[in-house]
Amino acid sequence: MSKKEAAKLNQLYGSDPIAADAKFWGRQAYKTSRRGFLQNAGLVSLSTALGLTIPFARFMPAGLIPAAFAAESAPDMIEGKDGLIILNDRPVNAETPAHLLDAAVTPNRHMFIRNNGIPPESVDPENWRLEIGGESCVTPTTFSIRDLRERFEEVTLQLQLECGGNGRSEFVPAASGNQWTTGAIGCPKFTGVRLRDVLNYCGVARDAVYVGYYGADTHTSGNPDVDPISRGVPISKAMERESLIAWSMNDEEIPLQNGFPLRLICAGWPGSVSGKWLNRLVIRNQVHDGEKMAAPSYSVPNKSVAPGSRVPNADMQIIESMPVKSLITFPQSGVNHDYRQRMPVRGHAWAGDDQTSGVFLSIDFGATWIPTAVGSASNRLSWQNFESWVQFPEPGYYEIWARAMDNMGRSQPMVVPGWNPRGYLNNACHRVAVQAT
Ligand SMILES: Nc1nc2c(c(=O)[nH]1)N[C@H]1C(S)=C(S)[C@@H](COP(=O)(O)O)O[C@H]1N2
Ligand SMILES: [Mo]
Repeated sequence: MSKKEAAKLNQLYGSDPIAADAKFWGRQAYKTSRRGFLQNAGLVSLSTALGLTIPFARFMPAGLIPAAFAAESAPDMIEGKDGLIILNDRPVNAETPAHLLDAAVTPNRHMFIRNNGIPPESVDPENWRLEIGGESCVTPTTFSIRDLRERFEEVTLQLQLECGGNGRSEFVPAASGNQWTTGAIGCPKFTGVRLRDVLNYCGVARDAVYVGYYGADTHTSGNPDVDPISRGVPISKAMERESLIAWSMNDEEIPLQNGFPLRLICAGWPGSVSGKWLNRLVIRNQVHDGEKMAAPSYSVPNKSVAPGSRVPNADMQIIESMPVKSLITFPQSGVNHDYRQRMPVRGHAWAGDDQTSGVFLSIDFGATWIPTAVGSASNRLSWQNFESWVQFPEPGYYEIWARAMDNMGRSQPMVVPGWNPRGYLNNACHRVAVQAT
């Protein structure tokens, strides 16, 4: 199935699951299926399409395209990257297929790219300057990267970065923006200095409430007076020990597309607060008012709304900590497997500013769940790895579902949560298909 077809079907499934089943499985299915469960005839056509029986068919919900039929795209060529899928080429936005995120620490070549504008062309790290100012900065100061290295303690931390719009492609009706599936997430190791050390050095006035960033990228319109993006975080987040000004990613230079030579990392919040090509920080006495700070950007309705509603900006609130989520990175969706062998299952789980307390796996469409331990994070705001296995009872088509819970008892929803106009914060369970023979 092409990406377009899959997207169309996804929309139809969201608005009218019975009609979608009819279209997908044929007329027979339409007659015999009821909302909630696929019945015999639909299963026959599904089995025929897959060439496999579906041992847990009785638990299979309607309104979900089997993971086996998710659109697959061919990887694209991007310098310094490997296997990423381009969603947009101007500005460049590219996501990482789940199975390429299997490593505990995301390698530079597999880190996704989310650009709002055009990256700077020729960057000379020797002459790069970072200006710290703003109305609540006591002593505005300009630093070279060498100054930062010499004056402040060097810190290395593994930090998760997830775009607020990751998972947007599943919202119905469709939300405009990059149609991320699951791959706008990564968790590399960053080296730099603590943001708070630099801010304190310059003096944070008592009335400071926010820190805003500016980067050296330019607006796609070419207009030099408009910033592509200029966001930031409240002082409390900026002052956390994990908020960094980083010059290195996995002990190498930060890749150009990921912010070379200097970037901000405030992990656990939408990736958009972590400014790339960082050249200016402003300590503000009000909420920063840079580009894409105001609703509807990176904002969600402050109470749930009907899908497709128009929501006034005044009824939106800015996204802070991201919700609990997990990703299955092994097996790759669609693989064949000898059903007599246990199947290893691996992945990661993360929960914004919080920790995950466990991951649950299901091979029967969510009817039963197997608790799985998650490892401890290498440091706060790093994802946690899980590794377990499942045993299929007989040959057939299965889906492995993963559902993480955070340490506050909040769990991932099994289906796409709270529709919102810009399609943020989809933390529905990840599903991968396995053909056990
Ligand atoms: N200067 C600048 N910083 C930026 C962006 C940008 O377009 N320009 N994109 C933001 C968004 S929306 C995200 S999700 C992350 C993505 O980081 P990455 O491209 O390194 O994965 O960077 C953030 N920082
Ligand atoms: Mo983002």
